[in-house]
Amino acid sequence: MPLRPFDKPILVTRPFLPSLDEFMEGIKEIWDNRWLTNNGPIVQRFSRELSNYYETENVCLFNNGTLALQIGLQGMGITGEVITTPFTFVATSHALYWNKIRPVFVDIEPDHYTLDPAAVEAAITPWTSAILAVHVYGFPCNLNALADIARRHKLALIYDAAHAFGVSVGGRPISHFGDMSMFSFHATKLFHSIEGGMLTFRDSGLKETFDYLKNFGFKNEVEVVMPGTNAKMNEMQALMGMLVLKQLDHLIGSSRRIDAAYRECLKDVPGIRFPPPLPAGVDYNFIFQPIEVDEEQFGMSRDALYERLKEWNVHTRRYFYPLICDYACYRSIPVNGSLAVARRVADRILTLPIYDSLELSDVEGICDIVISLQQQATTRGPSARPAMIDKAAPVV
Ligand code: T4K
Repeated sequence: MPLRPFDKPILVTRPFLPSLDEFMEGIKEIWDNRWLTNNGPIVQRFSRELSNYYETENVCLFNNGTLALQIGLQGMGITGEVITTPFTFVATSHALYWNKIRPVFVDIEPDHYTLDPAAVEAAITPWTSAILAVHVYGFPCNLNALADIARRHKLALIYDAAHAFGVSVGGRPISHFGDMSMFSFHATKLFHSIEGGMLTFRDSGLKETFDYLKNFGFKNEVEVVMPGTNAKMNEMQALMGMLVLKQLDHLIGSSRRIDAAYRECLKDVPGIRFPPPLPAGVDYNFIFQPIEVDEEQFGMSRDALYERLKEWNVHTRRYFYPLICDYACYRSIPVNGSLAVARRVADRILTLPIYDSLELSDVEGICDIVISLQQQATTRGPSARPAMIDKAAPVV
């Protein structure tokens, strides 16, 4: 079949939306209540549902994941240096910055891109107070090794689980590992509440502190017990979150099928590498579809493929390139040891479109374009370049 550019842009992700009728029913309740924010009834209900889902009372909701993490670090009293990954969304480091904590960037593992425990251990100094590890793409970190290091060196172990909603390991929700986990409910996430975030934590004593910190430090009308900020989730966000939560199994199921289709269609393409299967016992959420592009074997660099796909109306992303330590605002921070793996991955990584409403036929179409680009790049045949997107059919 001749290849054509997609009529409409295929974006890297699209938020799931519940039916408008269902959402309007909830909106009616908000109108009737005339309660919009400040720990309203729907936020409280959403919080209880998440408590049940995560099998813990230690849940605190926020208006976004970044402030959740920032407040989490503040509430736990983390200071000095924190060992973390440069291969993540920049908000991970920003949360440290706003707490005047120095990020110490160390290398990642080559298969699933999470912190390399040996590199973490080598970077510990007398000023280290915590490890901030990221379950990047929802891939669980090396939980046992990091817990062991944290215990031996008396460090707090904090997970940025922004991508890991719905992931469990050995039947235990991912939130059960470490001292605290942050989840992002941003619209681009598989599970979302338009914007939103959540902390889960081991020490029940932190709940009160987090509640103060997200509400200006108010204890009651006349007492402010700490200089907090405003990071409260509102009723509309909670309503969306509750409706999306009902669909979580469907969302994960759809993405699982898309992942399988990509892996099948692209399995023989030289220079494309998928992360290997996750260890037994991991229930994954299929939130991202990362591939690595080896320029030599594929015949084209990752950046060239990213640009060429745009011409076919396929809008992939280079999550997470550049590394955080290469952004202007972090460049002056000395890096500990080699970041060889992180640099190699950041230069090769490409995240393909994945979301529940992406048709399997579209996945096949994307794969056909990738295959065709690869074949032409390696045979140096005529360039697979569509004449005009949205116009008459270009034929490859
Ligand atoms: N830690 C980690 C590891 C994170 O990945 C994130 C956020 C955080 C912490 C912080 O959590 P939050 O404070 O955000 O809760 C997006 C998201 O904004 C961000 O939440 C996410 N990680 C990051 C990985 O991706 P951008 O700047 O790439 O988003 P944008 O606007 O380019 O959208 C991505 C794609 O989604 C586009 O193709 C358009 C499409 N889209 C987007 C939105 C917002 C839609 O179709 N509809 C929409 O409503 O950052």
